[in-house]
Amino acid sequence: MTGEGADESTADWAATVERVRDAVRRHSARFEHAIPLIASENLLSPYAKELLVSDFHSRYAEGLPGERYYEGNEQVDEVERICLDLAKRLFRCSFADVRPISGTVANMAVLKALADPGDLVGTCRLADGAHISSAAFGAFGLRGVKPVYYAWDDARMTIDVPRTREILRAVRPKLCLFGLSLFLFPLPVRELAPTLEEVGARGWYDGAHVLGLIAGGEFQDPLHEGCVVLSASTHKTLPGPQHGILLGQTDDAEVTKRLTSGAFPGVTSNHHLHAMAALAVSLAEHLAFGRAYARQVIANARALGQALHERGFDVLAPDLGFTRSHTIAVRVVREGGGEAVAKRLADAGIIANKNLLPGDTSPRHPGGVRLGTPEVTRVGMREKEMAGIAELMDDLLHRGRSPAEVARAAAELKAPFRGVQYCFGAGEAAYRYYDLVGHPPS
Ligand code: DSN
Repeated sequence: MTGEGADESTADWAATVERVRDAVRRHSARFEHAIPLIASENLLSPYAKELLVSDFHSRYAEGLPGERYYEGNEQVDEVERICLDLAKRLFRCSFADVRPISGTVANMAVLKALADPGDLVGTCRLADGAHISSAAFGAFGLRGVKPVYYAWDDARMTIDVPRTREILRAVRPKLCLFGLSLFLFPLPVRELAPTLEEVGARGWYDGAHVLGLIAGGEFQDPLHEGCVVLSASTHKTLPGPQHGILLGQTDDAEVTKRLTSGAFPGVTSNHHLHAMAALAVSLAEHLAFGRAYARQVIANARALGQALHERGFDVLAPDLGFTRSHTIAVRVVREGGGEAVAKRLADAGIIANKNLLPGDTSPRHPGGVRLGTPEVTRVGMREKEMAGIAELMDDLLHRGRSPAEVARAAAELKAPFRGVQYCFGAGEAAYRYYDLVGHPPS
């Protein structure tokens, strides 16, 4: 049936719509059969996913609950208040703002609130695992702040405290960012907090990668170790919707006021109300299931590191058990380099990403791959399956088994693990394409 406003080319556009739907269906099927190891990805629970197609998607709600610039927001206010309460409870903190629409946008809000153009801001280098927010071509550049780089300890894959103290004392940055995209170990926030106080710098933690581990009590607790603000995306180890969050622990009303206006009107207009509602569900589910999930995510990452190490892979930080988080880093220079290895793995149904590692000399030729366990854990895999994944990688990259053969074995390994776990409605098909209208458009 043709809707109102159809013209003679409607059939062509309908075919285009169907092509898009078909590509997304094929994508879902591909991931259903794959071993997804991207450290920054995860799966939504069915109750959170449902809200993404709710009427909240169609609405605006600028401002704060009870102080909106639009009418019709009573239920939005109700949900946002629940979401804010859950966030403060989960992170044991005094301030939350759930309006940033991504982790990068949350970082921009912090920079808007707590730094001015020309200020010095402490951070790690990209090659040591920092997020692109702290690059000149990212949020730092956009705000016009200048990075001050911490010293790095390659062997321990964390900030070198004594040398960084010297840098901070010499340079006296205004703000110090702690956060990584290659996040293997807790960062020394507690150890550096007295130096930050001494030089008059505020501590800021980008917890996007480890948010679910912090909430689950299995990582550090930066808001109680010396950071005034934690910014994050909400869809990595916290298995929520693609969204952002600001959390704070401070008595300084000026800081929370500045963060609030940094979020809106600083870096958002509308704040994607459907995602905010889904976040409320994900936070409640993390309060119910997050501890067990966080524990297993880390146990799986350590097991994967150990199994790869035993098969001759150069997994970083072997003396420290490879990781205390959801991520391991593998130097794959012997296997052909990060780019070639990530592509070969993808051909074999193992989805990961190339990654710069400390010591890499060219950003164009990353020496490693980053492997993460949030999603495989979310579908119920445990240590035994991590050994199975390592075996597949060994077959592919050391024993010359073809990508097609390994892809078949990967699909077999995955077959019992297609339901989403650690949530209400557990067991629901994790990769289901929600076909709301069924037939091809006509
Ligand atoms: N790009 C994400 C990651 O993969 O770490 C962070 O935003």
